[in-house]
Amino acid sequence: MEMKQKIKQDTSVAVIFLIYLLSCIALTAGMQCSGIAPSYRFDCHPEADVTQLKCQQRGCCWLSSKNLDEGVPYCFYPHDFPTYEMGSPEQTAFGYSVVLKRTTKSYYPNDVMQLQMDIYFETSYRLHFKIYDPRSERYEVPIPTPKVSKRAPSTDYKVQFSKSPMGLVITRAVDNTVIFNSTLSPLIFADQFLQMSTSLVTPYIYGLGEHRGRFKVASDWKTYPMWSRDHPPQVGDNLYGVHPFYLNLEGASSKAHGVLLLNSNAMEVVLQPAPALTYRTIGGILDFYIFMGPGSDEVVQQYTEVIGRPLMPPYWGLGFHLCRWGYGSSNRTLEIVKRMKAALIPQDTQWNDIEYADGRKDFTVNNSTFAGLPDMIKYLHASGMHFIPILDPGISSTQPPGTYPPYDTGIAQDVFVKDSTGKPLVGEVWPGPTVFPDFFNNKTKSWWLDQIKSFHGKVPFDGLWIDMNEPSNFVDGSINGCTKSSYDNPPYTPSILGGSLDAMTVCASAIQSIGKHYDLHSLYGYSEAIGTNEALVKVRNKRAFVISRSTFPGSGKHTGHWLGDNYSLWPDMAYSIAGILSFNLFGIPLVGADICGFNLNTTEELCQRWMQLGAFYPFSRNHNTIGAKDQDPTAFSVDMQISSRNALQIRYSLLPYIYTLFHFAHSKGSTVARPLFFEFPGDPKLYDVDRQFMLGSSLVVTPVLEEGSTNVTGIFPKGIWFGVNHGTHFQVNSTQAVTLPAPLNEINAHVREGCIVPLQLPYKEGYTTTTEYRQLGFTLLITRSINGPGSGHLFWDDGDSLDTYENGNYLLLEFSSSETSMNSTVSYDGYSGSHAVTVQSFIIATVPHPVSQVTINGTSVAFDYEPQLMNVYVNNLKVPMQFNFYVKWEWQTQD
Ligand code: MIG
Repeated sequence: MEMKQKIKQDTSVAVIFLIYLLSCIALTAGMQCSGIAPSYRFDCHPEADVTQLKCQQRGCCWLSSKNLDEGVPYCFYPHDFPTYEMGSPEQTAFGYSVVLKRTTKSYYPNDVMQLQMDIYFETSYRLHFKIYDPRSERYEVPIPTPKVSKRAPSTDYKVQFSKSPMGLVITRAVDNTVIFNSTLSPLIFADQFLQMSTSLVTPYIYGLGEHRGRFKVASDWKTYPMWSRDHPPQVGDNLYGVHPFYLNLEGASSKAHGVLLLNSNAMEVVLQPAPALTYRTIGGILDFYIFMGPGSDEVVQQYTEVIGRPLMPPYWGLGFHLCRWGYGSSNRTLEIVKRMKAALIPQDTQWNDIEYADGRKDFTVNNSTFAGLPDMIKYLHASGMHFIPILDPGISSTQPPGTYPPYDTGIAQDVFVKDSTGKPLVGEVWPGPTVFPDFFNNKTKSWWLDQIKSFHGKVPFDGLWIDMNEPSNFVDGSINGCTKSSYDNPPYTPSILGGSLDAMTVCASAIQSIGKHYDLHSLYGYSEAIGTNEALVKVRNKRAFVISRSTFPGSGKHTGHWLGDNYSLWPDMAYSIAGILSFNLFGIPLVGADICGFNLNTTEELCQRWMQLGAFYPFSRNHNTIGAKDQDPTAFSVDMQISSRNALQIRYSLLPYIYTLFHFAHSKGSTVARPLFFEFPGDPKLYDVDRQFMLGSSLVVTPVLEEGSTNVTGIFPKGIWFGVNHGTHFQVNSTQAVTLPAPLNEINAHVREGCIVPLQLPYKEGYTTTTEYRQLGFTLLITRSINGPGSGHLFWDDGDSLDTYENGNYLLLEFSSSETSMNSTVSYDGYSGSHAVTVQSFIIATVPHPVSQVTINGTSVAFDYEPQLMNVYVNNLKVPMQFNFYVKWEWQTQD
């Protein structure tokens, strides 16, 4: 029996070899290769030095022509290019298992000749499949994911096994839409080259980060490399974080699904107009998750269920943050804080960059320029404000022994990343030669905690800003270079910036406690964020506020993110919206760009517009590079200051709403900032919109993104839109472009009809922090619902204690409305007992007729009807929110 099989195998090898030879001949005759439309040509020779000869040596088709669109590969796979053969799928407790075998080698070294594909029907809406080497363990991404061992009883998807062409076809059960189809190109699974393609339902695809670009990912032969990298954002480059996740719209059905390739090796994703995409990664396994939605926000909820739900930020963390590199001293920093306060511009947090440290060494303070740091922090804390310093991972390795405990203790405790010889790898960052903590090592975590704790004793910070954690290195690899091994010189290098794995980072051959840097590189920032978050919690016993530059799937559970070193240029401001929307897809809703731009000098007009837009970023921080001019609002004209104050006052009044969005991000994985098509699915006019965005389901922000404009055109779906600036509204009957006035001192933000938005209003003169704002009563803004019931929520707690949701120390209200009434229902109350939570005012917006009576819980209350605006105002109330209540308004119709 065994013998027979052996013979069979050998003959098939021979047959395939013969086919190979024949196809080479056929190729020259151009037979096998015609009939493959350009958009369906899958690149057989992604290396730059392709020639006809090299192409045909791979057994691929060569068709070069100047008439082809840019990007169409000249060298592509014939339909029958040899790949794995699929065995018979076997049913398992969790789904299926199937063996994939190849008999010929691919053109990359070390093919895994036999693979296993396990398919897990994990839930009705989540399919998981894994292609791996059953005979020898390979690296798998060490982020915690749910372990499921039982097959879901019924599923939204169907799985088909295609033997020829070989692959997996996953469809949506209700309408047979093909969600995933890997039969379009041959699977390659070599030790350091794994390639798989899939079709897309439509070219409307989003995600695949971290990249600079439009929100909708360009699908016309664009390559998206992924390998965490310190570089100012440029279109086409791999950047700080890695997120191999996409959301794909399914077109007319209004449905959406998501796909994660859980792989952290250097990779690239190529999009082509079929539409289809190809993954090429140089290690690990092929570990896919498919999320069936069908709503876009549901896709993100399902995705974060796997990778981890976003952290709940402290309330103060949603206030305005001010930072710059180059204050020069703590005195100057404090001067600016006071200047901001004097100008009554809301600010919750002041930051300091690496200049606070002595010689830019972590856990030290420059005793001359920043001698006043502890006093400054005292001032901030006494004003209800907070302080955040930067921390870089690189630890100075050249201080005299006994003078710099972070290094000495780190060496003693063996916490650093090692080079291939087993010695701590030395690179160079801000303090000069440095070593890099291995945050996957538990010893490192406790050493990091010790450093943070002892530093906190001197500098009582409230959050941490973790920069340079790609990890960034000013010398490629290490001060001694890297090895000649296949880790530092893989057979294939994805099209990453610098063309080499060690470009501006540590050697891929470096050794970490749980594996090779080759595998773990793009998880460096992820691992640092975990250690930093845990240390902050232990030291402060309050919610952690961490902002990390490098991120990976799952980072959102531990940290927020800023979009890195943008420029003070108008296009950079516009691109920030796409960046923020993408990170909301990635489960990191706490995200913002450097307001007014980091590199270069900003201009007053750009900064004014950017302060307005930034007032609506989930994470709102103005930050600037060393040497550039001051760009906090108080550095500009009074007009600019007033408009920044106004925009931030709108933010601060909206914070109960935004905070509630973060609660839903934390508790169920919803997005905070989201594109319009999330809320209005199936409308092609919205698929491309990334010059506007929504916060939650209620608010659309339409910023001015062009110099010299005093109006702005936005796209608005059908409905009534209430402007938060003036209380005016407009109505559109179908999705259309609307041009709105946008004087230099205003930003357009509109609340959709049928919303109940909790606000902290009216303003109190002199209040500039969330600490103060939290003492205000609530105002409920009710935008009249004209198409079915309206809704809203309030999540409220003390804003800073750990795990209030998990421990039940919160209040959650559910609001609903009809055209003439509004109800508040207490969903849960574990908070109000010790805190008064009351509604002070109602704004009932866009009521078309004069109102004759307003009642609360059946009792008439005084009100104003403003006929021009069509708004009803009810003030000076004290409606306790821990009890259900209802509001009714009546109008006389004119007939
Ligand atoms: O190599 O700490 O992205 O925000 O101001 C530059 C100095 C290092 C890069 C960060 C930027 C920060 C800067 N850092």
